[in-house]
Amino acid sequence: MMVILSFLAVGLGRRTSIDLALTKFAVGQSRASNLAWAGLMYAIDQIKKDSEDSAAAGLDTAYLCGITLEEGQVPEDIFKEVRLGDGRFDVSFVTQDPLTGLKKTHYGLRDEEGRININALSRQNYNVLSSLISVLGFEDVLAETIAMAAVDWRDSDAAATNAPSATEESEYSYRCKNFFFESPEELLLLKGMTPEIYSKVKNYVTVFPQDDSRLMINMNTAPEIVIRALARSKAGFQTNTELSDADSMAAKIISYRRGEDGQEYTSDDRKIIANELGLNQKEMAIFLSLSGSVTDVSNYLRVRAVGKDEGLGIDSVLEAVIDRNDLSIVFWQKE
Ligand SMILES: [Ca+2]
Repeated sequence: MMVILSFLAVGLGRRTSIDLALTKFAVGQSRASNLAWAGLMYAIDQIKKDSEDSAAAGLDTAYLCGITLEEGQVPEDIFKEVRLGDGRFDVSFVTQDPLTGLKKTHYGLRDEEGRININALSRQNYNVLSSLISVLGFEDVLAETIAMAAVDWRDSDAAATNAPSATEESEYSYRCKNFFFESPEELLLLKGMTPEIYSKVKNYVTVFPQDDSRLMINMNTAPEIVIRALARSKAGFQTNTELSDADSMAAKIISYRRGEDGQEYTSDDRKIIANELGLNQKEMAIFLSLSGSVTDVSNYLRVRAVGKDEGLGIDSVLEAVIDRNDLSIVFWQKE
């Protein structure tokens, strides 16, 4: 009897210690998660402050997106290691150098206007998306198929007159939605799209704003790949230019934006001034042809908040998109 009881006791003891560890972990997770939410609310407050300054709209750059700094402040002062109770949070994002693969953490926000809105694609401008897919290293024909399918997916047109053999009924794995993309993941349902292509495309596309407005890219904040895609969509006989003119125009814009130190996300970053870019005639022809598709107002701001429970070393990452006009959360997701 004693032997059986002691076995039971040992067994129960082990169960209890496992339960206790699990409970501790769950508490840590929930603390990290709450800290990430606190980080999001904190970022929304920064956006509110920024928007109260009427000049704020139009001042966004990659370095200062959706926020205003006090004299002598840097984004790290606002967003790095903010302490709250016995935890902390960051508002940050990670970039990767396409050439070296080197990753770098930056503190601050980004904007959706630096991405290509797949809800603003039409039969006239679908080649912005196909150019993006081509720039990312995939075949032109495939890129075109996907981009046309993206237009078909959203427009209410039943007949896909413009798409080569891509009819809405027979060739898609899924029936066309004929309504706005609510998530970029819907791209995975398109003809020609693969998980590999999607994994590269997803960081350069957005579904905001979700309305019939035109495609508008903020060239002060967009990454080079997005500017190249936009510029390449205008290269050709209409502007009497080549793809290489589009690529060199994008490179000059990025180089100008970086300022004297040659680095993005530093305090000397500049907003684009057309006649200071040093564009040649062909590059200028493309630049001017983009005037209907560019904006310098960023209304949708992307927040990535990282909550950290220090005791157990648990991180929780929350990504959200905030509409600057009413500060509503139009999208959020746990990483
Ligand atoms: Ca700089």
